[in-house]
Amino acid sequence: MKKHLTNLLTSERHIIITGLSRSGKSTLLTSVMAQLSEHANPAGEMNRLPFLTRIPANRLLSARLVESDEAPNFDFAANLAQLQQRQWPQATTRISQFTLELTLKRPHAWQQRLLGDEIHRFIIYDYPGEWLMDLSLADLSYSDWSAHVLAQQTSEPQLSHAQSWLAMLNGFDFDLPVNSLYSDHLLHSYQHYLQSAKCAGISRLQPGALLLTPPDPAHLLGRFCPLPAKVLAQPNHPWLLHFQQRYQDYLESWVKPLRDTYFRRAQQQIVLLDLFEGLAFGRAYLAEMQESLNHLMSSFIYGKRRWYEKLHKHVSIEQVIFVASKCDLVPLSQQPRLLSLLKHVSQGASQQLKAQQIAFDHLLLSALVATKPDADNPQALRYKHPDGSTHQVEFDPIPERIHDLSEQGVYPLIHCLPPIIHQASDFRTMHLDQLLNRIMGEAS
Ligand SMILES: Nc1nc2c(ncn2[C@@H]2O[C@H](COP(=O)(O)OP(=O)(O)OP(=O)(O)O)[C@@H](O)[C@H]2O)c(=O)[nH]1
Ligand SMILES: [Mg+2]
Repeated sequence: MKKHLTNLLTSERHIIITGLSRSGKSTLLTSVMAQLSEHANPAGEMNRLPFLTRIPANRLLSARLVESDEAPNFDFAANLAQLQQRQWPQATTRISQFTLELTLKRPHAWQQRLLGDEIHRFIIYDYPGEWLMDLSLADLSYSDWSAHVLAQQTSEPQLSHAQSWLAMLNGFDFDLPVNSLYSDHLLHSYQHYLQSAKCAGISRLQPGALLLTPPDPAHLLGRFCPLPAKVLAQPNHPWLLHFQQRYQDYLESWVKPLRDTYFRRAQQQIVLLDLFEGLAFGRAYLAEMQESLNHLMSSFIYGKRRWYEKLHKHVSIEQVIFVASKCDLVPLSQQPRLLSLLKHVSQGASQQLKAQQIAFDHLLLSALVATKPDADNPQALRYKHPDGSTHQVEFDPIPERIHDLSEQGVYPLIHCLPPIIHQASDFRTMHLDQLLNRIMGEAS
């Protein structure tokens, strides 16, 4: 009876972190777990989340990751061990479930006696960021996708990376029979383009599956590339039929099940954006990021549900938080400008949300602070380079809007070592308490 009552009184919610590869998902989840377990530790030396008003330390009894049957558990211990060796988490290669259970004492003794502990469960998935890009394929035909992708490659920032792939595609003899030898030839050239564009900070790269390596399940299935207009114009062309079939198989056996099983169950969404590649590579890259974000949002279902609709209506996202990750990579003096840039990059997406009356918010976050301010210069930072040397970097004002940035971008892409971490209490974050407050804000 008590168990049933506990289940009934447990609040459970799904949160989707929408973050492209390297946006900081795994570091964020590791940090959340480390910080909250420390927050719950009465013997903890220092409370690193002093503004976490929604989860008061004196009421938090425990924070733990619970097992689930749906996906392997998020490997917190492995990520923490990696950071303890001063290495960032490995790029994620499979889906895992992060089910965080927070147990709180009730605010009043009579409530505690009557209802027992207050339990909140948050279900979040960690996954390879490349998977995300392919969700929007589910709403496009192969021909529409193909035409769209090739049109993008006629302008920057894609064009300069696509030259040799486009030369190969235009010179390809489509009278050749469709077989794996010729098909792989096309795919390798396209894959090469995707890899080079990814290294240069371009976000919208499809199929993201081609950026992964075997045995990734998406990589084994998502083996298609765009075809030129002259082939698309012939509905029975063998090459068109071949890639159309692969595309359809990929959608049916991978993209749609993935979307429905994991991505469309959330009521809250954290859109995690790394603005630093765009700042380093220039205006066209940030504009491209803005466009990818608009497309990404179309893969999710938004809608505010009244309390009585929650029982029968399909789950939809009711709250979105746009988060610029790694904000320790700019000096504190520049953070208000970084926040303005985040608002500008997410402007199209937030307008879509406003039209649907969905609550949204913007936040800067560093899940693990890896830089130090420069005591003599508020516009500068210090950090440890992976080669062990200490670097100092000075910043010009961060542009508040995309078109204020120069064509080339002038901001350094900082590669730094994570800080020295012996135990969970060594994590230092920026604004993580604000993120958690916002997530908890809607708690029922
Ligand atoms: N300075 C700083 N760097 C960070 C922070 N979080 C992540 N990074 C950097 O960003 C990289 C990517 O972070 P991950 O957490 O692995 O990103 P991800 O979204 O899980 O990436 P995939 O697994 O490829 O999808 C790390 O290797 C770090 O270099 C942060 O809070 N501060
Ligand atoms: Mg990851």
